[in-house]
Amino acid sequence: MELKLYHGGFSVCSAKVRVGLAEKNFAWESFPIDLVAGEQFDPNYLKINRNGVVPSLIDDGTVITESSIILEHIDMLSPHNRLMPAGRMLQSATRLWLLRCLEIHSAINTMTFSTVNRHNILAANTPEQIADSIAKIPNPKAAAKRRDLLDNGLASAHVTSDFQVLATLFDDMQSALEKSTWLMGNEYSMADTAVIAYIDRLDRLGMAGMWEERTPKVGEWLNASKSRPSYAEGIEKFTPTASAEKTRAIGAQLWPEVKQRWDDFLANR
Ligand SMILES: N[C@@H](CCC(=O)N[C@@H](CS)C(=O)NCC(=O)O)C(=O)O
Repeated sequence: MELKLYHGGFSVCSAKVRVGLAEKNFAWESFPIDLVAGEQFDPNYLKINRNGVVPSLIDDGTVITESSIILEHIDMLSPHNRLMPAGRMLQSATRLWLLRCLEIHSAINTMTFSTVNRHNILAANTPEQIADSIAKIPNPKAAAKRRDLLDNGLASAHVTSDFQVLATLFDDMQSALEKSTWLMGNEYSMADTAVIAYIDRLDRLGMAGMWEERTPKVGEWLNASKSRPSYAEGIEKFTPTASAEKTRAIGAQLWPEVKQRWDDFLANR
């Protein structure tokens, strides 16, 4: 078995797969894609992933895309450290978490690009450079969303609709974690692997205040996930301290506006 992973250091979907590979203790060959430099739009990479996104796994020459599908794929490669729980009820519930990751990812993308990434992109590029880079995004819906987030920031309609996704996510995590240590019970599972990078991203953006009072189990679960070796291997190792500190500093500046909008959303929910 030969595993090659095309991935981005700061990409949440890539982080989720790296955590899975670490949980399974698999060796893999790294093909880093610099998303800021636009390497995801290289014609050679587009042959691997037509949407110009990471991650993409190559398993013995076959391309597998979509981070949740990749997680299930790598779990099937060997029976050790099984991430899919036993029993059909838990398996269906786990697959529902994998499916939900599509909307969770979209919400995390919204929170990232309406705040810290927007700040960085507007500071480092001319309007023409921004237009050029958006024009390279192959998926027209993703391109329109990026334009809207960069133009409108936290005032974008995406933010309000994705607050709904996040509020439901935190509520569901809270109620699962009031019953057990991990999302699928007292055994760590693929549901936890699938969600960690998204919650970690919000934390790194300085948005832990979204769950600290209302759904504190989310923070306890984040800490428990961080204490697993797979967090250091899959996430920490790929996040340079200087860039993590810069993200936190910009996030802290933007937090009062995020908090105001989040509180208004919750009050009118
Ligand atoms: N649903 C896909 C989403 C993939 C995705 O959008 N990846 C982001 C990074 S997390 C990306 O590559 N973005 C490219 C860009 O920003 O141009 C998955 O889970 O693999």
